[in-house]
Amino acid sequence: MFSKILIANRGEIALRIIRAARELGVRSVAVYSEVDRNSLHVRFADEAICIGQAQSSNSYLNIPAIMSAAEITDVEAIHPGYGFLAENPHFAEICESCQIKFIGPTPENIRLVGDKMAARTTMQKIGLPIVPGSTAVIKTKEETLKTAKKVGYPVIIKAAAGGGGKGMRICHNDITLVSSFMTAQAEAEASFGNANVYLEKYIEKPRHVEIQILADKFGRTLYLGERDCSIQRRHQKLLEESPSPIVDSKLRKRLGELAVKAARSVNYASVGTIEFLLDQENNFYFMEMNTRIQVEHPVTEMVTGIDLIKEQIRVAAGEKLHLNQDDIHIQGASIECRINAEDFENDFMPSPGKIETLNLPGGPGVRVDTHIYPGYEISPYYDSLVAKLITHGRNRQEAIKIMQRALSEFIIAPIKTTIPFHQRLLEHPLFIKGNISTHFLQEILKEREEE
Ligand code: MV4
Repeated sequence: MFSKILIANRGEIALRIIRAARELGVRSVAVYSEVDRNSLHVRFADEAICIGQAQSSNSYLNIPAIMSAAEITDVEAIHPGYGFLAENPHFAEICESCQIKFIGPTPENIRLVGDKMAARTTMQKIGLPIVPGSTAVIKTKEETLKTAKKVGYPVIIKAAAGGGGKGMRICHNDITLVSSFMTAQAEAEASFGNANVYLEKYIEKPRHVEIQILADKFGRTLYLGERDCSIQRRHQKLLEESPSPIVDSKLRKRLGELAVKAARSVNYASVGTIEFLLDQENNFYFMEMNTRIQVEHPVTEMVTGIDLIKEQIRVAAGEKLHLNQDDIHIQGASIECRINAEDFENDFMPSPGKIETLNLPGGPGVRVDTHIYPGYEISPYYDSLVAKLITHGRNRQEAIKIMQRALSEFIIAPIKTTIPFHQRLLEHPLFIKGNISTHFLQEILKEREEE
């Protein structure tokens, strides 16, 4: 095992990783920007080094500053958390060349799945169903029209370097297709420095279901059930749950075994996620692979009893997994609500500022992953996630009841948060039924405007 690791992140995830390291007997080094000086990750790490100014590009994305901090503190590994440098193959390569372990997969793995078109081709080759569409990047208007004719409208154009919904265009006919193709290319070039786009049949009102993978360097690859992340707004997930209300044990096994096959085919050795879209008939299609620990990993931890961050550190240190697929059992149901410093009454506008009053919920079945405390100042420089409220019950209905109770105890003032939004969502009859697609929020938020 490592004796010391550096955490190249901030906020709740930095704290979460420090906790895992402490339990493993691994010392931790925090890095922080000037505005994060009074953060809990700085306080609870064994050592802490300031790496620059508030702006991410000057601190949490500043590779030379992070590598210097790693050299000075003599760490053996770097945990990137999520966001920032977590899926930057160049950063993973620099770590390796400095003989510092990157706690994640290889740079080649990150690079492969970072190209969404390449990932699509690779996954199709090994037998994963993919959405009908182009077999390579599309270069001309003629090719675009031909592919759209072949798969039938509606279609969706995506940036090969995109992901997470950036640079997508939905088209319903030939007339809008050509202009969408051109703007998609231009947008992709401007956002990612890569104009490559491809085309797929557009699946209407899909569910977003993702499989958690855990793999060691000795070829043992496990699936840890699924998460349903269909509750999102503008590609920002707001609530995630495990198991998915629409996945039965038979479908779980199919998706899980395919996800394991996908990970094995690229010799994947870390935690990772395979995303699927499910259509209204429960047909499923490979969408993307994520090579990081995800924000929503706690719901999987609650239903499997496995600490994903500890396992991620162990496999990075070259340890063998002590678990078999037969050891993985899904127990009960878990839900995570993302509590953001945003005003949901005002189009989810960010609401930074100082927390004067704070009451964290507790009691049976409640977990809170957060870095906030009374007097903490939420900075406008970073994402607005202030806490993840996670509940675990014997079944979905109980997890919902516990969540409703926990939300009612959660006080964060005077800043605005998404707590009132979650309270409404958890009372919605369609949510309670589990009858939701990725368009559910758009539909109920519209409903609200019309009230
Ligand atoms: C799709 C899709 C429908 N059909 N692909 C969104 C993020 C990225 N992970 C993939 N995404 C989607 N890909 C096909 N072929 C629907 C989504 C999607 C979505 C699209 C438009 C508006 C909101 C959305 C919310 C979730 C998923």
